[in-house]
Amino acid sequence: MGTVQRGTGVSEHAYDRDRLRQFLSGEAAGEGLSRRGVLRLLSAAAGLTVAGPGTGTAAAAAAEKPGIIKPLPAALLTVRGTNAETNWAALRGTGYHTPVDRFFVRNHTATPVLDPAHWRLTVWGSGLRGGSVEFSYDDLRSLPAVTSSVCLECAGNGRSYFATQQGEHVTGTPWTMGAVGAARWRGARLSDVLRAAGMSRRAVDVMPRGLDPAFTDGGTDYGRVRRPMPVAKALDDVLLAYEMNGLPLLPDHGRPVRLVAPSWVGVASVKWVGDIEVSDRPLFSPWNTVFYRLFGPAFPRGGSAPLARQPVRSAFELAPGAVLPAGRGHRLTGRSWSGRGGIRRVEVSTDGGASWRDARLHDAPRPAGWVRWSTRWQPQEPGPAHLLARATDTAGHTQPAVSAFNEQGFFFDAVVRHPVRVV
Ligand SMILES: Nc1nc2c(c(=O)[nH]1)N[C@H]1C(S)=C(S)[C@@H](COP(=O)(O)O)O[C@H]1N2
Ligand SMILES: [Mo]
Repeated sequence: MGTVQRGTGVSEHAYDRDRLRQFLSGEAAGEGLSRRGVLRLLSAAAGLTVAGPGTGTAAAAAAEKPGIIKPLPAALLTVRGTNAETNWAALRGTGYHTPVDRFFVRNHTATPVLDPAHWRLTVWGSGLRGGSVEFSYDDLRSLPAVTSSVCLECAGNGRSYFATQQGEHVTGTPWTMGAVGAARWRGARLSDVLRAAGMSRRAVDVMPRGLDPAFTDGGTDYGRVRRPMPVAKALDDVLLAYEMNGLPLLPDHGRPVRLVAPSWVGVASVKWVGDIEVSDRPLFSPWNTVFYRLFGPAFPRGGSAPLARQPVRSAFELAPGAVLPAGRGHRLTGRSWSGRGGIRRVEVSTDGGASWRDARLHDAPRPAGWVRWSTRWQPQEPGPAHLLARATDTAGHTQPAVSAFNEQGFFFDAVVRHPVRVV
């Protein structure tokens, strides 16, 4: 499917495509996971009946009591298993950055409570010139600080629309479009930390790992959340963030320190980071082999390349089924974003997709950021209606009418049909 592959950074993509081949042929290492283990997991993931992450009994038990610490008022957030998604209606009028009280939480298990004074980051592995190096919270804060506005989004955002719009069964957390947020992140550059740790020229991969409990699902223990990235990405724009919107990170968002990997699938932004392996050989984890790849008839056997850059998406700042009086002018607002460039155009349809007009954009296109937009609508006829928004990014990617089916329901990038009722 073209929408997933095209426009993706060539070096990152070729890199990732090579990784699975190398791993399966024994050339690459998978910390905590045997080659046979990955093959078994891959065949399970490619099967039709396997439960995806978030669908097991652990998730069902957690549904009653997610391991999230911040309050979860129903007006702002909708709880889904161990996770909570932002209600889009709660973003209207909030400004560019998502307030932390309504920022989505995606937890594989539960939020750990970590004391910054006792926290240490260990950087280790064959890609260092010397032995492992430890950083305290103060060490990190004494490095040059960078502030950056970046959208963070789950690769599975919009997953429920595979079922509701396309009639397709997929596994995983049934998000609507609220597993995304923009924040002002402040922290040290990962590149500065890697350099201070003595990264060698031979290093190829970097794998941060969280301090939250190991993730188990369907009877399989996948270990702690960890996901490798190529050195090229790690040295480019990745932050080790300790502040979000001007305040220390909340526990749910990674306190004391998390990664922020701009434009990439949210899982690359490892929270509660405790160690980073730097390797002179390619690295693997379940999060770039079994999960976060596309499995299905449209993809190679064994799955697509690991997902890296996010696709183009849009949402209205409106509740599903919102009621709008006829014969009156309404200001429709929303946001659009892409991992492959800024947003340069947003078209809106208020007649179910028959006709389109350009929305007014309120932000300049910026990589890894979103744009707010608005348009006016004066509905005449009472009755049900669908509102559609279709964005195009600066790299030329436009949201399609249909997303490519994949079993774990990643990358739903099709135009969403937002139901409203005109009265
Ligand atoms: N350690 C750890 N890091 C993690 C996760 C996790 O469960 N554990 N979830 C990942 C996923 S899938 C996403 S989408 C983002 C969500 O970040 P947020 O909860 O701050 O919104 O964190 C990522 N980092
Ligand atoms: Mo995610």
